[in-house]
Amino acid sequence: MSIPKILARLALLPALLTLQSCGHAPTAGATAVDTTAIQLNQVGYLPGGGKWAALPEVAADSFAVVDAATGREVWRGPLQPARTWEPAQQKLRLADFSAVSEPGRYRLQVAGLPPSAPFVIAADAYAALNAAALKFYYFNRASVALAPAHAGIWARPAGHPDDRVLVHASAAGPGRPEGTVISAPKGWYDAGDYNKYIVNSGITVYTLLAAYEHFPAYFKAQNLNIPESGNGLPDVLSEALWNLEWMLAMQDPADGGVYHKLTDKGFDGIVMPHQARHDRYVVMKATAATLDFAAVMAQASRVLAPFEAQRPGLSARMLAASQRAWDWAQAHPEVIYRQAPDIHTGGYDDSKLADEFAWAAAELYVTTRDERYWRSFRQTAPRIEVPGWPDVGALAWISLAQHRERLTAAADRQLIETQIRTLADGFASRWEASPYRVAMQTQDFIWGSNAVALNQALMLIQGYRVSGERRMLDAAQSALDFVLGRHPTGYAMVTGFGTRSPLHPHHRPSGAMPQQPPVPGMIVGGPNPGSGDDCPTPYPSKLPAKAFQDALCSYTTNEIAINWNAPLVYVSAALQSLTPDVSQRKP
Ligand code: 9MR
Ligand code: 9MR
Repeated sequence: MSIPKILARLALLPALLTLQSCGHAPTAGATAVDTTAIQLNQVGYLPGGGKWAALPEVAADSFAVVDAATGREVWRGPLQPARTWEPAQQKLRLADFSAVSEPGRYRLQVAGLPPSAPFVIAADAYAALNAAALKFYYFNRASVALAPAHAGIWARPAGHPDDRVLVHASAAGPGRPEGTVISAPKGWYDAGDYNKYIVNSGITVYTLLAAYEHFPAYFKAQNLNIPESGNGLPDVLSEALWNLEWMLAMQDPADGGVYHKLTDKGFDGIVMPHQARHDRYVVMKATAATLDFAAVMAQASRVLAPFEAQRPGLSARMLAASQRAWDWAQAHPEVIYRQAPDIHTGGYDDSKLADEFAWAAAELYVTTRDERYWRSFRQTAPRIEVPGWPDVGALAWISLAQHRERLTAAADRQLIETQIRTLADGFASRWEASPYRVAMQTQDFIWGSNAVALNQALMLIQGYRVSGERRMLDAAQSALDFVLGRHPTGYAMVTGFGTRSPLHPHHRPSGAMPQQPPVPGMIVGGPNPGSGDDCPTPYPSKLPAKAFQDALCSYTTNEIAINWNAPLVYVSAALQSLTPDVSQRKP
């Protein structure tokens, strides 16, 4: 066995040792290194990027960056005074080592504390993370077997063909009465569960396509080793198409309305996809799902337009599907999704639809340049706020900003830039004032808080792209640091990355294959003080920023989801692409 292979096996040891306790051990995943004392980005930093660590109140007044192999001190700097960070009710001192730019592998040392986890400074610090975060979508594909050549030890049989899906009573219409059989294969499983939801697919696919639209060179150079690699489309687009093709089948051909989800009646146990064989239903056409569909199809139509040779007719088909969905929503502006009494899977129900209208209008405007859509957008556009599955208004502003030089005269470029800048500026100010150097505040710790941090970063990056203000990029970097280990729980929140990462995510395939580590590249939901799950194990803390446990049972803090991985893909690619070369960093 080669040395790298032995090392790779050894790296899995902690995972193997904690297997028996799967789902019942709040401390599962703890390793020899105590990463809770000095918190930093356990994956690494870019040479020209900002670099911060946080630590508890200690007597020392300085810290050292040391070479991880030799222990040689390479840099020393002052510790900032201790201040309390509210969401964790913790007194923290900050260490700023942004000045260290020499690639290498290091640790931080502070007198009186154990050394930090090791980390790298490298020009490609986030390349593997970004590829794994995208490859997660391949691992979560429905309707196809994952071959060992692509999936390695996570290979598995096909699950959920979804070629015989029943029309649920809530979705019945004249052309498709209850019980009609339709086919809607492919798509990604939403999360740890095996259902497929249009609303959540909307923001997810949008974010991946936006990453490609904003950083095409980065993604064109990437090879994910998926079955489509080398087919003439960038892999990120091939992966997005797996879900877009399913979404197209969710539109009722009779009227253009879109089913809210394709689902079992209830959640499965912890079994592999091919073992989950309940009847599948499409349920209720609803306005939010239809508008999210309209938005994403309009966006996908323009992103795929240059690939006519590879996928003839697809771009035009998507635009037509988008316009039909838009028309349906105009005719049915207030069909709010309500869960039928016999359906118990995820709700994704949202009753405020102004942002969905604005988003669909903006995407259709950008793609068609038809000013009718700009006027619609202006009528409904709500105040810009951090994106999330129920709050998609910001996605409209992002697309408008991205394409602002090519819009028609009706578009108000000044307004578009100001909206983006104002939101990003607010987050950057919170970041500056934060004793922890994160924009996250107590109220941001909700279900999926790790993705809130990343979506704040995504908006900070839009601000940086519009304004060039360096502090916005630094604040975005800090959000990535946060989910990669400068986190009050001491975890790097992405499976397979960092020194201490979740080993027991609420992800059915990972839970059903306990003999091996979880599928890599998945970001877990994160601290959620409102968590009401049924874990037998108590949460180590109820504090907003610490209410988390790495246990299979903890679906409110330790599930994974397609909409949470998408901003991880975006932000890691953006920082990798935008962070200036080290020579441009002011000392
Ligand atoms: O496993 C389900 C998870 O994928 C969902 O995100 C979550 C929220 O809707 O629900 C989980 O299922 C739980 C159910 O809601 C309540 N009973 C326990 C289930 C988990 O074991
Ligand atoms: O991310 C969703 C969160 O905002 C909701 O509060 C929560 C409860 O409705 O549901 C989350 O989404 C879950 C979905 O309902 C089912 N698949 C798993 C999703 C992530 O936990």
